[in-house]
Amino acid sequence: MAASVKCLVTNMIKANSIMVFSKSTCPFCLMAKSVLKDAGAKNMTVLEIENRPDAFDIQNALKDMTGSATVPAVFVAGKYLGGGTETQELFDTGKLKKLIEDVDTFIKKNDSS
Ligand SMILES: N[C@@H](CCC(=O)N[C@@H](CS)C(=O)NCC(=O)O)C(=O)O
Repeated sequence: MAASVKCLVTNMIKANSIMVFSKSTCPFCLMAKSVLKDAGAKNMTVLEIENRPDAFDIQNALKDMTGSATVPAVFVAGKYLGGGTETQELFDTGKLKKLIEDVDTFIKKNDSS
C-alpha cells in the first residue's frame, strides 16, 4: 500500500472532528450519515471512495487501523466508532448525541481562546 494513502487517511481523521469514509450507494453508509445528522452533526466530513483509484488502498489502510475493511468507517474526534451498525447503536443509546455535543463544546472553547 502506498504510504501516501495511509497519510491521507490519518490526516483526514486528525483534521476533521467527524470523519466518515463511505460509498455513496452503501446502505450502511446512508444509515451512518443519517443518524450522525440526527444526532446533531453539523461539520461532518464524508469521503465517498467508490470512484477513487485509491479506494482499495484506503480500505486497506482503514483495515490496518480498525480491523475492519468495510465501509462506512466512522471517526469522531479521532476515535473509531465503528461501521453503520455500531453508529446506529450509539445513536439508539443516546451516546452519539453526547459525543457530538462534546466535540462541539471542545471546538467552541478552542475557537474562542
Ligand atoms: N457491519 C458493517 C457492514 C458494512 C458493509 O457490509 N459494508 C459494505 C458496503 S454496504 C462493504 O463495505 N462491502 C465491501 C466493500 O464495499 O468493499 C456495518 O455495520 O457498517
